[in-house]
Amino acid sequence: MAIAASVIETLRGIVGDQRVLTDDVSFQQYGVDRTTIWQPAPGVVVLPGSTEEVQAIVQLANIENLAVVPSGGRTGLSGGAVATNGEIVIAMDRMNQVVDFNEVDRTVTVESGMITEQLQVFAEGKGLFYPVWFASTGSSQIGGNIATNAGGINVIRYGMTRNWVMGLKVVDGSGNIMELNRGLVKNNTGLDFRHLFIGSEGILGIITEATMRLTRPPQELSVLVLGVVDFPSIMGVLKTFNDGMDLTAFEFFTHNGMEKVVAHSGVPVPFETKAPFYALIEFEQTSEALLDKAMELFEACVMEGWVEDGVISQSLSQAENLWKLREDMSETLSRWKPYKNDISVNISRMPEFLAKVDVLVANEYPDFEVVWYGHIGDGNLHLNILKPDDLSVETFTARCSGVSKQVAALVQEFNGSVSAEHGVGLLKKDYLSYTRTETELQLMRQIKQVFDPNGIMNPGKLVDAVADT
Ligand code: 2HG
Ligand code: ZN
Repeated sequence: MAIAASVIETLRGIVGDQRVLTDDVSFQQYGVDRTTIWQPAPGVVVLPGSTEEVQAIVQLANIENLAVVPSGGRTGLSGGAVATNGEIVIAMDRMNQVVDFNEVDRTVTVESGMITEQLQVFAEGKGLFYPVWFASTGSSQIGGNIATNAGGINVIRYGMTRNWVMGLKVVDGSGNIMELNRGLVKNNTGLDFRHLFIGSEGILGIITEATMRLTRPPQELSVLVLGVVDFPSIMGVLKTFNDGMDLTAFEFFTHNGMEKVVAHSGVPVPFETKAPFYALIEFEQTSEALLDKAMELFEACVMEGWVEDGVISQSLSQAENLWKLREDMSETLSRWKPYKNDISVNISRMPEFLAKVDVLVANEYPDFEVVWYGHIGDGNLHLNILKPDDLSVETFTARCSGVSKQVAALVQEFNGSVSAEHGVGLLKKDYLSYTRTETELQLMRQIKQVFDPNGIMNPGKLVDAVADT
């Protein structure tokens, strides 16, 4: 659907000629995230330079009844930033500056188009630390992280993005500019709209600035990789280490996944003994005694028969190489256009849940290769089903969607979540009812209507507008 020339002219007037893109290359670039299922077809891409410009675009979209898709670093895995239907894509790339830093409050206010890694580097330059970390922090933007409440590899210690947001500036779907929470630690003045916008996937409005909390940097981090004999044993290892010391990460991956990463990235295998599963454990090595403690826990796991072999990092570069085995997994597997499940249950229910998922996957995908990995310390499993080269994306997706209903039913049985950290977007929308009740979904739609009465904000993602149900 083409956007009228007069609207394009008005947009040029708002952001400047060079910042309104209508060519196909830009549509391909800005109209998709990291999913490969949907064909991008936006009507126009606009790159605003200020909150007021975003406001003017949203006001225009309301007048013209045009849909808006907010676009950050487009590293999402659920189709939340996909534009397939002649929408106005508002790309935040130009709004990437630090607005304010306060060393007493330990907060930094940034424009929402700032790349996450830039925020991490900024914090480091101030002797501080922004702890939300995942493999795509070099491309993702802080606004997108907030809109999807991004998790990552340090959640066990630092929590999700939500924990670090002290304040937001947003333009809601009506075009109102609002400052939410003003960076305050304490502010008991009624409903906290900040938390509604965190994880809202662009359906209420657009985040234009964020005030983020920073913390002290960790001391030297030590990384252990252990070869584990089976699923239940991973949970034994988790409990042993969690009880024994404070961890900054507890991740896991399977041997077939690791082999692919080793072949793709050229990182060395951690040790020669082959194990079906590997646990990656990270902790802050604040003393020599803690290192001894880690060794003691490792030996206890060997004595239990859970662990066959292991290695502990002796240098920063070795720690980085061990991390690569886990972090490079998603990028390595992208060549197979995998179908992704991002599910979670309470940690206490994980062993029983894993056993059931294992049986389901073995029965339903006997002919597909499946790679398991994830943030097992958070109860979060990433199940990637690899597409055989000779199968079309459509056939493959249809097959996997069917099985995903069964996975979702299992998640429901265990009171878990069908999307632990990747959001809902288009990919998980049909599965949302396995985790949220119809009452909750209806309330979500009604809340959307409050902030976005004309239903222009990221339509079709997460939940439909009330009028469309
Ligand atoms: C990770 O944990 C990311 O590596 C991506 O959340 C997971 O691609 C995936 O399935
Ligand atoms: Zn993850």
